Amino acid sequence: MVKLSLNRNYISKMLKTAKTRIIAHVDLDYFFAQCEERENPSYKGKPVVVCVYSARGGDSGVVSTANYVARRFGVKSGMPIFSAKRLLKEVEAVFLPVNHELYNKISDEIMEILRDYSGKFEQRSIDEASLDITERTGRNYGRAEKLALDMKREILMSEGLTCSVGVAPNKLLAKMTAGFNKPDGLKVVRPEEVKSFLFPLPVGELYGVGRKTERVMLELGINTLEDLAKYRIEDLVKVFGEKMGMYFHNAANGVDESPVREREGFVQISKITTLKKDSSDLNEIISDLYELCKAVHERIVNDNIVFRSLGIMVVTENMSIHSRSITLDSYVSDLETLKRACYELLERFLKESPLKIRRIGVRVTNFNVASQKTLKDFQ
Ligand code: TTP
Ligand code: MG
Ligand code: MG
Repeated sequence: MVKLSLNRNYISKMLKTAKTRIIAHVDLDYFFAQCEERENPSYKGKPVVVCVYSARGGDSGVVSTANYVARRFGVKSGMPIFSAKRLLKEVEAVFLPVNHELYNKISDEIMEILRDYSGKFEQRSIDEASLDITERTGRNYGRAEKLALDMKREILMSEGLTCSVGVAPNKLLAKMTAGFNKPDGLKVVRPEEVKSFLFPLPVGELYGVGRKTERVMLELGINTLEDLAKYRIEDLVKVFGEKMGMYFHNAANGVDESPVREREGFVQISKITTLKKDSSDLNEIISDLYELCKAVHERIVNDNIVFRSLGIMVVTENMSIHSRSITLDSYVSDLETLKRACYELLERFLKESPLKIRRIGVRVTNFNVASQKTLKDFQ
């Protein structure tokens, strides 16, 4: 009897560990404004406000984002530009229009860096990504923290930008955690710390609780996430409907099962780049294409794999996305085949498309392990 119950405990503990995931959420700090600071180091230390000017001219429009110097004066995303100017009228501040081309390019480069940290990668917005690092870290939070530091360091070294990272057992918690120590932050919430992290927070801090919902919750006497977690689930459903009621209950208890959704399955290796200028001239694009092939090929060699399918991705000047791919008769792993096939796919695409190309990518899928090397590994 005793043995059985011990056994049961052991099994339930195992099941629990088996389910534990480790998710890292990366969010770049004051992203648009930080990109501008990087391009113009003289802005550093001054309030920098990136603005979406409306067609009406003058100062009409809203603040897209601002650096932390400007935030100390009360400047926030979404406020009218004239309000930000009023808050900053005593100081020398920098007001700039949005430059999406720059932010997209930097975002793409950073996402490419992050993609290498886990096969399970999901870009959540222009400056955010979730990574399932369970396998990569062997479910070890100490290793996860070190990996998060590596990500931060690599982004800083290669792109000159700081970001904040949250590490936690699920996507929702990791996102909340990332926002906790901004800027240049890193916070880890281990499974046993989930409740002590969540419960004292005001309900307004929960992702999905907007101002209106917050007001309703406060009226119900729900002030903290602990109040929300302990509120009768039936009553939550009555007030907020089944979907949201369940979500609030689970979220406040630190439960979120949603997987990191890789956009195209993680069985692919890809690299993408933005051309220096939009072009429909094969000779102009080819060196970029070959560079991408080389980068993809390096990963193939590193990962010791062979592939059967390959393709190109193209973003045209009107931002529409296209892909062209082929599947070969047998597995290959050599750079020449990859280059030749990509060349042909691009040549064909250019003949078909009247639009100039803005971004180009190379992708290989349909893998197998390279047997020769595997054999050698065992010797
Ligand atoms: P956020 O990550 O929300 O904000 P942020 O990166 O500027 O600041 P931080 O993460 O350090 O708090 O948004 C990313 C970018 O999206 C932001 O730099 C500009 C843009 N954005 C807007 O244009 N309007 C908005 O209302 C918000 C919130 C963001
Ligand atoms: Mg951000
Ligand atoms: Mg963000």
